Amino acid sequence: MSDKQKTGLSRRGFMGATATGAALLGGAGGRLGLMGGTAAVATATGATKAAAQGAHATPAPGELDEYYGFWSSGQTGEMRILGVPSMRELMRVPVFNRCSATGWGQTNESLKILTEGMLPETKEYLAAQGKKIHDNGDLHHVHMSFTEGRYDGRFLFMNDKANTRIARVRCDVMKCDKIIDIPNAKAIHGLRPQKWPRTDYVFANGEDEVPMVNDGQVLDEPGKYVNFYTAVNADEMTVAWQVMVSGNLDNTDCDYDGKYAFSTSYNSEMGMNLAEMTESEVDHVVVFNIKEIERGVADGDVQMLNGVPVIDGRKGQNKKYTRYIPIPNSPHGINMAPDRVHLCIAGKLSPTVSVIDVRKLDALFEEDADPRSAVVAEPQLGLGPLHTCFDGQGNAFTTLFLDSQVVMWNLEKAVAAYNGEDVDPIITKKDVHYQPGHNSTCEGETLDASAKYYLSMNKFSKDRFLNVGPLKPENEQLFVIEGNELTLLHDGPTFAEPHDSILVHRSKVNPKAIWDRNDPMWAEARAQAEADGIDLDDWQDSVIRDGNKVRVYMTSQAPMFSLESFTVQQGDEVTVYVTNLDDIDDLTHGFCLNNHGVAMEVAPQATASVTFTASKPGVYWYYCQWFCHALHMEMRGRMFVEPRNG
Ligand code: K7E
Ligand code: CUA
Repeated sequence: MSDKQKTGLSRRGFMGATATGAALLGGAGGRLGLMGGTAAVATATGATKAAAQGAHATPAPGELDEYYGFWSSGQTGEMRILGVPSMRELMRVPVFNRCSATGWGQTNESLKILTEGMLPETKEYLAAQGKKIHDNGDLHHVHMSFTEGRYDGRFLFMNDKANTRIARVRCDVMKCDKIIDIPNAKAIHGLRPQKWPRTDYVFANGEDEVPMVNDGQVLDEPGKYVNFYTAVNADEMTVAWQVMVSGNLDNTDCDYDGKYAFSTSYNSEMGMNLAEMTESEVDHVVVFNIKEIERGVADGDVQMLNGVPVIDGRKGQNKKYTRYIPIPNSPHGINMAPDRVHLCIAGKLSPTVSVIDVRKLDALFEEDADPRSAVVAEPQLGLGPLHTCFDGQGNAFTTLFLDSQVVMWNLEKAVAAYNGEDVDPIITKKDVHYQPGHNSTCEGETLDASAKYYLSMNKFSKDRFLNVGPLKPENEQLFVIEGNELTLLHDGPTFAEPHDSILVHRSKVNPKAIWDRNDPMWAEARAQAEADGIDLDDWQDSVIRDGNKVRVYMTSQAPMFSLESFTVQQGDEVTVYVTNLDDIDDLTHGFCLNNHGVAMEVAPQATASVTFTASKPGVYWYYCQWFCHALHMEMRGRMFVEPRNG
């Protein structure tokens, strides 16, 4: 029985007592005070909790966090950066969404990134809607590039389930630099970078199965549907190859040897409705033999579909490429342990986690061994296991969605129990609030996994916060791990959706403070300026007319734009280029044109540009919308639009 239960206090009543007690302990106290009402202090008494917080004190104001947290945001479509353990939200990085503050989705630089990797069919579809880009995205999984099993601080990769895309964020500036459509597949969901020897590939799988050639000739004939596993060339951000598989695919991971990648499938039945999808007691994990697939691609054992070499890895086809390992009903999360041996597959509808020993996979391919022979443990952990993370010391943490708990368990003991030994692999269970999906430990998916913090990303907050109407926030809880004890450190709401995250030690991430003037992000603007005889790096104010196109070049230096006004004709297509000549940390300017829906961020030493049609004659003020100076309000100018026949 936990200490909290012994007190016999209600959660909320108990929290009051804890907050008061801990308030005596300096730094942590203020924070706890803010957390008042966060029950889940749960199993610790005030004293234990304060001690845990003392050992891992939340950074005081002005102090820096030890870890970067990179967060996906689900249906919001952006990436977020948090400091851990403070859980301060540090930045939002627009990726698949539109952003009013930065102009992502509007500036020419972002439109290039959002459109250059599009398939022709996407462009056609969008054009038919009168649009250039998608307005939404569903970003589930964000993962960093690896070198020899460790985060290397180069890139972050992420998926868009809504519009079947993969994006890359540059860690040197924390901006998205590539987005590509994935052909053939539908609804890219699972995504992981190759761990070993480095991230040459990003593996991703489509969740929804469709006809192989999806052109309307085959419709309601599920027997003809297939699914695709995709390997993206991470350096080029192009599709390297795909494997056609049976069943749908959910989540993916890969080993620490560069030999195998894996995907869970919750719908091996190829069911088209809920009853059909959950009918079978056994689904599967697909194992992809990377070297054999590469050989097959090189030897031309492929069909070309939309320009991509596709290997046939369906069940019962050439067994060189894939193996299907039966797993109890509807497996979901799949996570490779940092012991380099154990692969954990969460059962979702089964209360089990299936553990595969990846050293046994060679026999499946070389000796046609029984696929189940690779399963070395299958502990019953609780209801609704979804995702697993690791402490680097042989223990695993699995979220239990239905039980609203995390279960900490030991891998070796699970294997021993599977072999008939009388041991219980479960170390402890802890309530979380409520319904956890993903979870994270510090670099837990890498060889540097450590048992310091445990993050639970919960899908529901229910009654934990002031009611804000029918749409409630979700909830994140950060725990300190000490031995077998999890102690709550942070409990706070978050906007949709705390989907997945990674925690990366700050020593591995080193972004620039200001842009390099030669950054490729605005290479096109620089080339256009050169063609127009303009030096972007000078304090310039130039208006170039080119037919009905007008290019306006200006610089900014607090608190002024180099152009106090410019004049165009009604109907002109106007492109405004703003170069921020300030080279001081944190001195971002902006360009916002009144009543034109035009706004963009221009960070120190950056160039940004935006194109619009000056369709309304009159006087329009533009202003800097990023607060930059005591005279920020005065940082403005006028656009004169002359009537076409005036
Ligand atoms: Cu579990 Cu999209 Cu990561 Cu949801 S998947 S939880
Ligand atoms: Cu420049 Cu505000």
